[in-house]
Amino acid sequence: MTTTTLVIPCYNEASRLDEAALLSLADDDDGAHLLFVDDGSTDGTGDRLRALKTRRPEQVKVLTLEQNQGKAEAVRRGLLGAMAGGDPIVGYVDADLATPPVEIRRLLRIMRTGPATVLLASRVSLLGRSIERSPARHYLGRVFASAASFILKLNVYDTQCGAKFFRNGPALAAAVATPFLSRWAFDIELLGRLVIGGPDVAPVDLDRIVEEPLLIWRDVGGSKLGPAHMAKAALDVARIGRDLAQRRTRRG
Ligand SMILES: Nc1nc2c(ncn2[C@@H]2O[C@H](COP(=O)(O)OP(=O)(O)O)[C@@H](O)[C@H]2O)c(=O)[nH]1
Ligand SMILES: [Mg+2]
Repeated sequence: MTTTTLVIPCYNEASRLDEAALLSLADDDDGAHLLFVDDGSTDGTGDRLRALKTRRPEQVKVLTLEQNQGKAEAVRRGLLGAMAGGDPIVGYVDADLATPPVEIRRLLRIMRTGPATVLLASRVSLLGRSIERSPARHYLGRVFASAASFILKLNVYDTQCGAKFFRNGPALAAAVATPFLSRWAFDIELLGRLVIGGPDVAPVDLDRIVEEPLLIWRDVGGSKLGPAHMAKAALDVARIGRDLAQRRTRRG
């Protein structure tokens, strides 16, 4: 029985979509359903995704956003769709499969068999692991994660890895009920909303939020996230910090 839907946000991914690798995620006995969100693509991504749906109508869904909204809204809309289907586990992964299928399947097994409510893939470069990331991106990532940890009041190593998994429930429903402030730093917002909770929603227990170090991750060429987006994301962290402080006050 499938119990999982993976949201895969796609913006102009026609040249990077590896259909066979993506469908392999749905192929196991306990394979995931795939919910692709076409985020206003203009390069034929929509046609490619519809062809995938025709090949596997049971396992593949496509949600089309007419205009490009950015990854945050694409993921949020996808999660809302996935949760409406009632699957107990939902998640999101990047369309470029920087986190490869073998690792996504491993993370799903951890989610299905363990107690985590939230499972974050984490790019920790240790001997014996294959984490291929440029030094510039690695060090920028460290600065970013330090700022994120500060505003979240939580020592999280990697907020920006594109593979995250959640148990479907009231805390997640409340966390994705309204749009995120930031197009790119939304992972921090989502985590913040989950650990703070709301006036009527209990926060997720901190010991149920787990980071799993990846064995394999590689930076896939063709990223559309340039230095300007990164600068914007850094400014967004300050806005998110203010928003989370207000949420803490409201929760009391
Ligand atoms: N660049 C970009 N990616 C988007 C957008 N909406 C959804 N995505 C998806 O977000 C994921 C990560 O994008 P990518 O360009 O690989 O960024 P990076 O790996 O974080 O540098 C991919 O699955 C994209 O297709 C958008 O508006 N812009
Ligand atoms: Mg990428």
